[in-house]
Amino acid sequence: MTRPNIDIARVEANLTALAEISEHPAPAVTRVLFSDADLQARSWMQARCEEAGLELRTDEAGNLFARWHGTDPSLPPIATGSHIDAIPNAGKYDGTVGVIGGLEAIRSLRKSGHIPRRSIELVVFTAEEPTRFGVGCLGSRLLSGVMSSSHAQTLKDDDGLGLNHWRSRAGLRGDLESVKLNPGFYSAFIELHIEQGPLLEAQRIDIGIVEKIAAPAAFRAILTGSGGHAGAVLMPGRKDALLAGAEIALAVEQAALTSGSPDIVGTTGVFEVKPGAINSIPCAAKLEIDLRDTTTPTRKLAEHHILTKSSEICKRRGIELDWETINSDEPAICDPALVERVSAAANTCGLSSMKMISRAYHDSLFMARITPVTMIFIPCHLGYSHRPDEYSSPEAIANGIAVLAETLRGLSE
Ligand code: HGY
Ligand code: MN
Ligand code: MN
Repeated sequence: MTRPNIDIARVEANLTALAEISEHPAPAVTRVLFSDADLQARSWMQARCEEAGLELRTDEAGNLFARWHGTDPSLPPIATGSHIDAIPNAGKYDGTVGVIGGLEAIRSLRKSGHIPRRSIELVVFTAEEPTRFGVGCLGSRLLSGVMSSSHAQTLKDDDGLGLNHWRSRAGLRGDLESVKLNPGFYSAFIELHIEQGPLLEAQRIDIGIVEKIAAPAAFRAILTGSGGHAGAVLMPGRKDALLAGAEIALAVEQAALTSGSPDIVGTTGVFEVKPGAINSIPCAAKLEIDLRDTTTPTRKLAEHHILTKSSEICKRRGIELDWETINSDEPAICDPALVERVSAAANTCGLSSMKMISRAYHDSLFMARITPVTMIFIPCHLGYSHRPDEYSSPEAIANGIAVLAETLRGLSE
């Protein structure tokens, strides 16, 4: 068994330093697209890549690329990477393990004297999280062409501010059309990430190798009632937007529970109510609904049930319903040859591994449209993620980086 030498102390120090760049106090981490914290984190990450001697470029969506040039520039590079943005009240490992770990894998290979034929490129994707505009993986959707630059420019945040407003804060004013990469631009993409589920820890497996990434869909429902005085409007005449929304949220849960698919999950993660006064009947509500499955037919059937039920609820309650599909994506099948390479790398490193599904979505879901992909998962405590007590041990992180480094070494020879 030989395994790359990983400077886990430097990795831990970097994870901690990055986690301190946040819109909320520790242990929470919040870094929303192009916020001050996100901009500061991007600069911090660029400095780490420069320290490592990589050549940097940023595209017009804010995706950051840090390249270690190989000896044969005619060969499509290998890429690795993930994201450093974070939803409100998140943890310090989601995405950052794949970025800081990817950088460390490259540094470990350079220190070992490896000379890559193919270039190796670290990618830090813009806005993997949906917080700003409601849609996730904005950077990789644009890179892969799944989202057109014209559609991206219609996106608005809660304050009605668009992508170009936020891009300009990052000094990005160029043409978004230039972001798209052609299929084959990379020879492979491998993403290191915490599992965001309990299986690896529970089964005491060191490494997860992802064969399939679940398909996400997201919907926005704007409900408009009539509001009114909480004391003066009697019950029969009410058009209460909150109660309609509450029934819809329960319908989301019911559609998932009765779908017959063991992999389907439905969540109403955003539920905002106006005017938000104790003595005023809610006149408006906004729901954002996250629905996922590993196959799209069962997910689409559940979506149909939710929309049908929502229309019936709103009609019965005299509520106006404005329903929008934010995104509705296909699952990604990972490349079997890459999966086997990671499996062999785990063996070389003397680590146990198992093949699995990713229930969370990742930039790999969209990179799979333009290049072969797989993901390397490491255990995280009790599967906790998207919460401040998200945790992955230094040993688990070092294991993941070692397998990534060994895989990148083999692919770049
Ligand atoms: O929501 C997800 O699956 C990812 O963590 N953004
Ligand atoms: Mn996440
Ligand atoms: Mn993530």
